[in-house]
Amino acid sequence: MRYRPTPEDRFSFGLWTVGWQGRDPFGDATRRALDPVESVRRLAELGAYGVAFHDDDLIPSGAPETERESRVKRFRQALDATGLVVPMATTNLFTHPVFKDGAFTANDRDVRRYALRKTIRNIDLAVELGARTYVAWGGREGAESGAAKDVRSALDRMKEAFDLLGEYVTTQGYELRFAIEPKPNEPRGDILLPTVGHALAFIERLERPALYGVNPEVGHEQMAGLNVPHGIAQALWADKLFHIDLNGQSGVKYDQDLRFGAGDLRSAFWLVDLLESAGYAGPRHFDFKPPRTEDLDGVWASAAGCMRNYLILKERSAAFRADPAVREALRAARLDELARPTLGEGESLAGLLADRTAFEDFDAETAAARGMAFEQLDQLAMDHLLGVRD
Ligand code: XLS
Ligand code: MN
Ligand code: MN
Repeated sequence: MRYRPTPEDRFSFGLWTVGWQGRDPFGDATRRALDPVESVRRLAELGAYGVAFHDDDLIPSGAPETERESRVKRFRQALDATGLVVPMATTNLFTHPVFKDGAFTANDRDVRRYALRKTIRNIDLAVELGARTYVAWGGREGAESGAAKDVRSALDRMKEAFDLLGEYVTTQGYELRFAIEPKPNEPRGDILLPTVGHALAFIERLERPALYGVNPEVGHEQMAGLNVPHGIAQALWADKLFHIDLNGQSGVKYDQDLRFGAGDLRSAFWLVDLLESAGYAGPRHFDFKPPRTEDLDGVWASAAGCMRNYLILKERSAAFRADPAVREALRAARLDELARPTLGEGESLAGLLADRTAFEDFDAETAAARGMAFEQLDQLAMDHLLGVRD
């Protein structure tokens, strides 16, 4: 069947996505809680290969040790029975009121120490369940007012936390890398490390930069009005795209977490085109929320839609790249020129400075008059995306 996902597609879902009960700031839950075992079974049936979790998705915060063990055992049995893997795990450092002022950057030092211990405890479980990526979303690391957070001190504390976590996985000999997930706001008024660019710059200040990458989320970049494929391309360029949260968002507003493909469809098309042409090998992880209008049938339809839309866009992108008219249009738009280094082979800065054709004799007026032919190229993309050019 066309667009039928298989484990080779590497689609994964967070337990908290399909398991979201629809509670929002204005309304109560509209759906019953889902047993993680049920989610694992249904996701496997739908063709996913992986499932991710926050510690609290699996084990309620404060549960006694025996309950923790039995819940983990049931989860592991479900994984074994279905063949689903755990590519990624993360820590809930935002739901409990103790984290109301953040976790790694909370003003209260005891909260920071607790947050680190909670994270380290779940890192052990993540590794036990086979995860290779550990996501860190600093949902409450931020502020609503200016003097409440000394951002430079907070970044010192953030660095301290990540360096300690890096030391922990290194000394334990774990094969686990961290993926920092940026978000500009919500639930805090402003969140630290708000975009992919901020996170990439922060990583270079850490003691073991190679251990850290990013986990960009489509909607989070769009909440900041940014071009998602551009941010992802920069993460790929820096070799830092360790993981990705795919979903949909319609412009600059609250975090909509729509299913992948909903919201900005053209951005989704270019994102799939980028991931596929760059050979991104990590999980295609969906971090979405089936709207609270849906019952459980709607939840599974929404999850299936995420994967279906990815596969449709992957097919559309492949057709776009294979079309001879597109290849011609790419040449006309001079993408091959962009791929050429600005200096000639063996040329140095001195060569550029000595080259009169580069400046003194350069005819800027004629060069300025050249059309870039981008519109024909973009219309071809549109035709492929809309499926009217087969
Ligand atoms: C929330 C984030 C969260 C992370 C994991 O906006 O997307 O779900 O992905 O904690
Ligand atoms: Mn989101
Ligand atoms: Mn996310």
